[in-house]
Amino acid sequence: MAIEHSNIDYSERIPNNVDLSGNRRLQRALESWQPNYIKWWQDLGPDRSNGFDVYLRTAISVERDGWANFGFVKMPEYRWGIFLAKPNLDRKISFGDHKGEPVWQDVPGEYRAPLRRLIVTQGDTEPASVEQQNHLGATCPSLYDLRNLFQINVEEGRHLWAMVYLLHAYFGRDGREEAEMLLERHSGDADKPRILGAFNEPTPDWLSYYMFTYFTDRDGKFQLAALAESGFDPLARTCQFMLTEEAHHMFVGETGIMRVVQRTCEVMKEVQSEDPKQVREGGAIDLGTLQRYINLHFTVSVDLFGQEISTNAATYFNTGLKGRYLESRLDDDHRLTDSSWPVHLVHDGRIVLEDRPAVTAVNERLRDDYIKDSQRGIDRWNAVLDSHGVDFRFTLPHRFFNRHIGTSAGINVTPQGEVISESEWQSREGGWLPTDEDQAFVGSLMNRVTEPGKIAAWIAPPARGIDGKPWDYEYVRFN
Ligand code: BYC
Repeated sequence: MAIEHSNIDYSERIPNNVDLSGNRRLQRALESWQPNYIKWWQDLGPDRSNGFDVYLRTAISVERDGWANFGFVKMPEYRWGIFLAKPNLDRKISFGDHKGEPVWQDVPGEYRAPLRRLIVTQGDTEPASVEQQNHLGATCPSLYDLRNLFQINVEEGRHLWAMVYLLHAYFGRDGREEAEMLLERHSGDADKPRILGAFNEPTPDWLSYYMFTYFTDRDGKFQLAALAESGFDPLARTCQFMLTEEAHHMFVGETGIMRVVQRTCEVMKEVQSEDPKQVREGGAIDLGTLQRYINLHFTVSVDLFGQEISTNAATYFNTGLKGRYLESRLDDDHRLTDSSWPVHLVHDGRIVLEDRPAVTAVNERLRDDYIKDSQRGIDRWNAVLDSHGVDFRFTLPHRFFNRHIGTSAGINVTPQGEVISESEWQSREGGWLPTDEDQAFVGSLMNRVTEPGKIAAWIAPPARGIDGKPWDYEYVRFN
């Protein structure tokens, strides 16, 4: 096993804490992938951001005090590297058929294909999100928001590095080919799309971006947490460190939407009306439109958990490759041989909850955890409405609403969970999902604001800035 440190060696071409220089072959392979990555970043990363000095955090160690080290970094000279959480030498596999055995430092031959598939699927989402967001700098509502966008983009780039390291280090030639493919598939590309649905959807405006970072990055939190339980220790440790960075992405989404709601409430007071037309004329996004965006982004993200009943998921669990959320804290046998889990299914046109063997329902269980966690932001946004004396309340739609993956993919379900006909869906869809007109209106608000202390009219400033700096600090210097 390589010598590993918590401190990251920045004197190397690829900063790392995995003693890369001790494995020349691997180092050379990754160094030959690096220029392709930089080219991809130049072509499909944040538009026209070259030369900007951006106040970014860069990890200098994986210790608690080392991973959020702030300073001005010239884009695109960010030092992307390979950082794994510190090893726990006594760690045992905590679930599935191998429960209690020491974790693997190498890939077990018989699990090579499913493990590679998981790593590739995870890796594919990271550059996809950068591609989806690459044009947003042109319409940033403030310098603070522009900085957060770039922070998230560089960290998604680093998360790609994390998966590419695993592919190169543990999967030989196949792994190197998969690493190339991660730069060849592109979000929304008709011939070579990204693997998962949500990562081929456009992120056309900043409201969609906040929704994406709230709802879709939260899928990242749950999937990474499940992979952080893996019996394949390098994957577990990579994901543990990725999770520390992920929290900020969801914070950007949650507070971003909160600031939009805040501004909408202020404008409703100014125009003395909750009428969407008047709110829009006042320059804010009406609450109905916000709810329709919530509905869309929640459902696209809920699809990312896969089928309710999944043999793939059962295999990942039984083989010890992917666990459940906070697996080691769950109070059961961690093998799921005789247990069941309640699963939503459709029978005779009605939605029912039925027990199914728990091992086949681990995707659904992770989705349950995700939905519970998603509700917390809804409650916070509702608290903003409440504090302004507004009666409207945001809700999460039913988990079967607008689904394209799983049991309800072929049927029409209202946000309240009622199964309806195709013609009824057609006539009511516009009340539930963003219409072309909603999107055109939101698009019309998007104007670039880059003067320190200034902010677009449709969103309130944040309560505080980054790293103890005031919110109106000059986070991006254009030179
Ligand atoms: N779109 O048995 P099933 C993040 C496919 S986000 C298209 O249910 P399984 C991030 C599925 O691949 C986290 N296809 O599948 C966020 C399978 O295809 P194959 C990403 C889909 O394998 C923001 C087939 O349907 N990480 O990090 O149990 C910014 C059968 O389905 C979809 C992961 O996802 C879909 N929505 O579950 C940046 C973790 N859903 O294999 C980053 C790794 C399912 O038969 N991935 N399919 O050809 C996994 O654990 C699993 O692949 C899934 C699917 C949970 C996604």
